[in-house]
Amino acid sequence: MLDVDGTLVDSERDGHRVAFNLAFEEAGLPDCWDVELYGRLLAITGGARRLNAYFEEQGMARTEREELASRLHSRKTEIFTEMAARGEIDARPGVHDLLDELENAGVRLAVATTGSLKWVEPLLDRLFGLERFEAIVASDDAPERKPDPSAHQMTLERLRLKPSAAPAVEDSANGLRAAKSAGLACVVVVNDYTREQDFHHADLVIDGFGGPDAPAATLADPHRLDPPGRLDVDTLRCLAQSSGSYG
Ligand code: XBP
Ligand code: MG
Repeated sequence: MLDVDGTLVDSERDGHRVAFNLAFEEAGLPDCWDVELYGRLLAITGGARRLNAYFEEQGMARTEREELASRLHSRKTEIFTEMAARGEIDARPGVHDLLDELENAGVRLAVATTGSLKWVEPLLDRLFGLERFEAIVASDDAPERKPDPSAHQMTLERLRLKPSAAPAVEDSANGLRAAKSAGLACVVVVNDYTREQDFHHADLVIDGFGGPDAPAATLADPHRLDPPGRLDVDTLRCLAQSSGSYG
């Protein structure tokens, strides 16, 4: 079960952040989220919730900020969807190889994301082909955002699988918490925004998916960030079999 933002795609710093800033500019607002501030704001999942929390920090009254966050988020979603359609959002290195390997091995693929379906589906289609994914659960479907487990739980329901059969791949502490609360084993593939987060509950932590020549990441040394190992089908299968024993 795969996360999108920060995991399958490199979408936050040069994608969503840029789209939020363009939406601010178009609305005539002086706000601008630099790379560092955006890293802090990522602790709040979901674009509309992130905007709302930011305006709350600025002291804006509730009704005003909720209306503004909703309006800006709609526009940001349009802008991001256009960026994705222009090919400006890329897969993380190694993801194409991993998905090919999983597909060739007959592994069922599904997505559980906090992002919005409006951009998630065309982006996944453009980069990987939508038909690869048996289920896609986005914020439009799940009642709550990660770290709430509802997106993972809904994905399990759609796949008709028990939690122990479907390991998650995430990039962040919020994603890890969501996966673990749903009872899944979880591999964390860190990125520049998440490297320093607490992943001690993860079953495996790796720094990138690894190139085709990298040695396979091993569960014997599950929190080894350096050098990055390659996530492969055997490791994921192993996690599916052993996940019952993790918290
Ligand atoms: C991703 C998110 C998303 C994106 C923006 O979390 O929190 O909000 O930052 O997408 P995760 P939207 O990777 O844990 O699913 O603006 O569409 O919400
Ligand atoms: Mg993520």
